[in-house]
This record gives sequence, C-alpha cells and structure tokens, in this order.
Amino acid sequence: MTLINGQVTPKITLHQGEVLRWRLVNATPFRTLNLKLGTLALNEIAVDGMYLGTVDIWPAGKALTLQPGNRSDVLVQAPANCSNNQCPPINLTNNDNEVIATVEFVAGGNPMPLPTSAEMAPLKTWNNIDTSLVYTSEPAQFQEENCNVQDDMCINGITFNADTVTKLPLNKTQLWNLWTLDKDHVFHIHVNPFQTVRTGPDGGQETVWMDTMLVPKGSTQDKPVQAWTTYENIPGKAVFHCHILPHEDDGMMHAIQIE
Ligand SMILES: [Cu+2]
Repeated sequence: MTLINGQVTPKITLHQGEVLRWRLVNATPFRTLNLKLGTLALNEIAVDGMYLGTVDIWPAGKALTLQPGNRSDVLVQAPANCSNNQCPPINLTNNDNEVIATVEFVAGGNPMPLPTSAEMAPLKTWNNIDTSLVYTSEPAQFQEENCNVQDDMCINGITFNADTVTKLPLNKTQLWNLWTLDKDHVFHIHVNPFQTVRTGPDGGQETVWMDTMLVPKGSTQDKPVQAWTTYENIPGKAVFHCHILPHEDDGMMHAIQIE
C-alpha cells in the first residue's frame, strides 16, 4: 500500500482550471513508483529539486517513474470546461492497478495557463557539463554477494566502512560508470547532484540533473549507466549509496572525499 502524507487514498480537491504544483517524493523504502493521473498530464518542471529548464509533459497514460528517493515537481492543470460544469473525478494510480489518491474537481476556480518551456528556461538550476572534458572516472559496481564482509552487500566489493574513501577532484569533471552484478539498484549521492541522460516523455534521450537514479539489472562494466559531476565548491567527505533502504543498511554505501 502506498500512502500519501500518511493518508490512505486521500481525496484531493482541485478547482476547475487551476494549476497546482505537486512536489512528489518517493519516500518508500524500496518501491519504484509508476504514477499516472487519469486523463490528465503530469507537467514536470523539476527533478530531484532541480529545475529542468523546460516543461516535460508526461501525457495521460504514460507513467512518471520515481525510484526510492527520487523527487519530481509536476504541474497539474485541472480541466476548465466540463459538460454541465461537472468534471468527472479521476485517480492517481501506481502501476496502473493501485489507486493511491482520488482527485475531484469543483467549480469556482481561477483558470491559469501552464508555463511554457521558454518561460522555464531561465530557471534551469545547473548548466550542462561538457562531457568531453572528463578528468577522472570512477567505477561503482553494486553487488549483493561476494563482498569482503560475508552476508553483507557492497560497492566495488567493499562493504561500507568510513575509512575506505574514494577521492574525487574539486573543480574538475568526473565520470561515474555504474553497473550492477545482480538486481536493480538505485545510485544516490550526497551533496552534489550529477548530470545524466534519461529517456524523456517523448521517448527521446534527454540530459537531466538528478541525485538519485536507477542502475538497472542488465547494466554491466562494458555497458554502464553514466553520470557526470563537476564538484565546484563543497570540498569534504560525503557518501554515495544504494537508495533501496535494506541495501544501504546492509552496507551498499561508500565514502567519498572531494578535494
Ligand atoms: Cu540496491
């Protein structure tokens, strides 16, 4: 069961024609959410707290996917013109078959337009990195077995300990090569987000900034998931880990030192 703000299947009321900003957080310990909002589009403006600089329109029927730890800011525009001024209620669903909220519409709203991508462009949080200027690259192999601590999980063969630290360069671009030896895992890094490429709502490849992303089963050392970061101004120690809670609790975490 998926709760929203601690509530079981809450009823959300929107005024006809109004635009609401929903700040979605997948706060589940280990479940991927595939969200659809009935007949309405999810107009995504930010991922993991960072503005895309565009409006990514996930149309009705196309799921917006959030891994554990992912955030997404979406604009929802309630329908303005319904017959007899009665817009039928819709459901917010996960994986098509789980209703996690019902949405109803009432008259008396203040109709608003959605922002355009051109209007969102100046808000883009991070400028894209020139990925041809990679200074160092680091591997991160997620594995549930054959770690240095028996029965624990690990990254690059080492179960988390605070004294095993990977040094990352300050003010230079670093590439992550990420893969898994077994199941899906979710790469999450503290302090600094990364640039990566995802499949956008139109099916095309899209450069985005995130701090949490899937490392899918099937990724390999030869075919890794890639992410780029330039650590600009926050030197010091931090961690990255799998954001599937039982995995990080089992040692699938690694310390980094930016200097
Ligand atoms: Cu994991």
